[in-house]
Amino acid sequence: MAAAQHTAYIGLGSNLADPVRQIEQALDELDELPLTRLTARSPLYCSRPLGPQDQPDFVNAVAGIVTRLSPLALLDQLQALEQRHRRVRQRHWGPRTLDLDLLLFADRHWVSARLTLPHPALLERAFVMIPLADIAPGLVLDGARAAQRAKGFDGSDLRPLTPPSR
Ligand code: A4P
Ligand code: MG
Repeated sequence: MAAAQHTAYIGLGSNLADPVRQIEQALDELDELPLTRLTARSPLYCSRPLGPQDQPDFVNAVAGIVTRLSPLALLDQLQALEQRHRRVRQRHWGPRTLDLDLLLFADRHWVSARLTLPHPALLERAFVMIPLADIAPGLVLDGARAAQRAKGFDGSDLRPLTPPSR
């Protein structure tokens, strides 16, 4: 029997080596992952770095996918994709060519050394919540819709780079 299909959301971030290209390419690559299809891509946003300030601004976006992979198999695929973008982990919250965070996997709650679901910082970050609300405004997170939560950020730190595409 085929594995069940689930909806998941991925946060993408890049601030090195042509970030817009890194993110656009990663969105295409998400669509090519095994047993996985890209269903939504948010506009791209530019944001000031959270954490160390001596690094370039970030480009951020959120993707919606449907997948028959398990959460850990999907995380493996996301980390392999980061590696293909020649990501070098130098320091926590430091600059990176590509960061892929698994934000939500269906309504799964999961806490392990490798994976926490939902992503622990999901609700706190404008560069995650605003693009997530662009593609899934009605998604209910801890009792409030994504669109409502996104309105809670002043958004002045987030600059849209492209009009909504798909
Ligand atoms: N891990 C656990 N849960 C998850 C999950 N839901 N999704 C583990 C992805 N990974 C998860 O991540 C460290 C470990 O987290 C992984 O081994 C994985 O098994 P990492 O990507 O290696 O390290 P990191 O990204 O440096 O650390 P962290 O804590 O994940 O940082 P974040 O939360 O990704 O933040 N500022 C702006 N403006 N935009 C950004 O995108 N990103 C960061 C990084 C900092 N500042 C930023 C941005
Ligand atoms: Mg990360």
